Amino acid sequence: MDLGFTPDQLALQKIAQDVVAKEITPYALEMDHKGEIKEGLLTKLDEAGFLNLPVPEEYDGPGLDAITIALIYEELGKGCAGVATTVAANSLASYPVIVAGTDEQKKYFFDKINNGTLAAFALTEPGAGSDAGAVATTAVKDGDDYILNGTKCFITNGGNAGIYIIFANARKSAGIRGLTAFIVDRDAPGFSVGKEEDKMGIRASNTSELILDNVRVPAANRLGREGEGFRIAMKTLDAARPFVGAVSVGIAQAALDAAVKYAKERIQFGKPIASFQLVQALVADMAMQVEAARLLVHKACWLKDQGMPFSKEAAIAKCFASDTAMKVTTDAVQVLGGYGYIKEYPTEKYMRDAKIMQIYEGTNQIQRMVIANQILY
Ligand code: COS
Repeated sequence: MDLGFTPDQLALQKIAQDVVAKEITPYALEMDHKGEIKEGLLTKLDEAGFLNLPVPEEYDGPGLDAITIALIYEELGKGCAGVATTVAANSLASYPVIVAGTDEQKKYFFDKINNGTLAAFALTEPGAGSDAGAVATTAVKDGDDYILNGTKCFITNGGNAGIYIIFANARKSAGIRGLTAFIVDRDAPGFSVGKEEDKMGIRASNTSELILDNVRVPAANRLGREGEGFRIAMKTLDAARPFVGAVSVGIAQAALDAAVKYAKERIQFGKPIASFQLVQALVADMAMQVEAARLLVHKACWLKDQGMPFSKEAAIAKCFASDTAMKVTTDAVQVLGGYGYIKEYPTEKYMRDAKIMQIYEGTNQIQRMVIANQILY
């Protein structure tokens, strides 16, 4: 594994740093407070080329490797994890199409993503979270169409996407072997957006319920075969988990930077608190964990880019990096003391944002199951 980056990777990292410094960081606390993304920011992110990162070159996308995408997500995560989540949801929704789409489906879906449309990946339901195979949304064949009925919940970009990947069960008695993925347009009759969630963190991102009431979807919009949905979902989550790790690394690095800055400025007992060894130990531990998390994220991405198996490493990267983000942001709040706990400083936001990284795209308990299963069986 080459630990250096190519000039192209460094150039894109720099673009991301500039966009984050100008367009995201100054507005992060305001977006968090209001619970919405700043007006016009998505257009700017689209212009910067961040909405279609995984779209292959043959479909007019940048066709970026996973390491480059991770570098960009880390920068976005430093600026605002809610914005990073909004952008990363487009990657999550793109992978089912990359994994199982026909040429025609890829053209249709990626054309929208390339033109700035937000996408959403809709697997989760009230009764199907970790148990992804328990999806109750039904897809019943009717001539050349399927009729979809059900409710999805906790869907990132649910309220502001233009196109959706919906998982439904086409053969109820077959359990996970009935799970089937469909491309669904927002304007499909019977499709509607339900309530928007009011969240602890990543508040700039939209998380909504989706309601499917006799939504007629052409069979031509089915991804892969009937019953192939579980495999498509698992392959998608494998591909996307290192990026949750990358955003987590960004949050953790931002928290570490804030703690270091504060520790150098804050005077107690007549000197900066950075001169006290207990604070130094906190900073050293935070730095070690961030560095290790980053390397694990890059290793999972590197394996993917080499076309090698990476499912276990994707779970390790997601789990370790998000646990790191939670630990490091908590320690950053500790370094800032009372100031770390109030909204005037960014550390309490980092801590709230970090929590969801341990939960979404597979809880860290599920990641540990995936890791253990691959080691033991
Ligand atoms: N890639 C390809 N196929 C996979 C796979 C992967 N990473 N993981 C599992 N599969 C396949 C298996 O090969 C198996 O296929 P066969 O039955 O043909 O052999 C099938 O899927 C079932 O696998 P398994 O028995 O391991 O599934 P489980 O029901 O035990 O569940 C977990 C596996 C728990 C790992 C899965 O349900 C999961 O990842 N849950 C979390 C879902 C999630 O992340 N939700 C968050 C919301 S979506 S953002």
